[in-house]
Amino acid sequence: KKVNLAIVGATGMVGNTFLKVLEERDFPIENLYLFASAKSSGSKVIFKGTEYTVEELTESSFDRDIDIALFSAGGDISKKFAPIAKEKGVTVVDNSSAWRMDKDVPLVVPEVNPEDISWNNGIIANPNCSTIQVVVPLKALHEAFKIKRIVYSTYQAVSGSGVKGIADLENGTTNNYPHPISFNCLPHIDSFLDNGYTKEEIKMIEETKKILNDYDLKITATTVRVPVKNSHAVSVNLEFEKPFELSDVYEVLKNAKGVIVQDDPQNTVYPMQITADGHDEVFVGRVRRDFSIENGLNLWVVADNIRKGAATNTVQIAELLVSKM
Ligand code: 2RA
Repeated sequence: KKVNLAIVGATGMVGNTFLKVLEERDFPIENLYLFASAKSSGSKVIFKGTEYTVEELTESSFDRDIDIALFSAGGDISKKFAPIAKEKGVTVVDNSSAWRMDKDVPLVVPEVNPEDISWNNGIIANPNCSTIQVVVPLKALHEAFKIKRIVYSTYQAVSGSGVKGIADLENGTTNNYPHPISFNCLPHIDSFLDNGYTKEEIKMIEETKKILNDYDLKITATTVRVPVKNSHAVSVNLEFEKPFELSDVYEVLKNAKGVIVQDDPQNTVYPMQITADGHDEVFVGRVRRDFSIENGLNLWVVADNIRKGAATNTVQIAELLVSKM
C-alpha cells in the first residue's frame, strides 16, 4: 500500500533526515507534500530524483488527501496544526514534546511498545531522543529482571539543539547556550523548573514510565550538554528487583531488538558517539555489576540522536501505521 505523506518542518535538520531515511528504507510513498515556515517556503528539495517545492504551512494545508504527516517543527507548530491535520483524517507522528504526555496520545518506540499505536486517536508522539535510546535496551532488561530504580546521566551532542548548537560548538560562540560549549560541559538542557530539574530531565523520567508502562519505576536524571557534534551517550545505573547473572544480562542484551553490544574494554571496544553516528541501532557497552547495591548494574548507551533519536524512530512508527492499513 502506498501512502500520501506530508512532512511538516521539511527543511530543518530532522526534516532533512526524514527524507534521507524515507529514501533509504524505501518507504511506500504515493504523493509527498513538504511544509515549512513562510521563510522556507518556495525552497526546492530533491527526493528520489524528483524536485519538490516546499509550501508554507497553513490551516488549509491538510485540505487534500494525506494519510500520514510527520511533524518536526517545534512544539508550538505541533500544538496548533496537529489537531487540524487530525480533524482532516490525517494520522500525525509528532517529534515535538507537545503531545507526549497526553493520555490520549501513544508515546512509541517500535522496538519497545509497538502495540501502543493501536489506541492512537490521530496523533502519535515520538519520544525525546535521549529517552528513545535508553528504553530500547531497558525494555528487555525490565522484562527479564524487573527494574526497580534508574539513574540516568547523559552526555548530549549539540545537534540536539539544531544548527545553532553546532555553530556554537564549532565557533566558540554563545548564540544558543548561556555559556560556551567549546571545551566545556553545560548541566543545562531545555529550561529549569522550580524543583531544580530541567525539562529535559523530567522528559526522560516521565517518558520512560509511559513507554515501559510502569509508573512504579523510581527514576532520576541529570542531562548534560557536551562538546560533541552528534550522537548522545547515557550512563545508566539500574537496580533490579531480582538477582541476576551477568551472563544472563549479556544474553538478554544481545537478543534485544535494536541493540548492538560493543563491550570488550580490554581491547578498547565500547560505544562511542563517533562510531554510533549515522546508524539507527542503540549501542550498549561497559556492562558491569554495580557492587555498591543489591542487584545493581551499570550500562553505557550511545545512539545517533538525529536518526534513532528522532527521524528514524518517527519513520519506523509510520511504517507500523502502513502495516496496519
Ligand atoms: C536536546 N533532547 O538534545 C533535546 C532536544 N532534541 O537538545
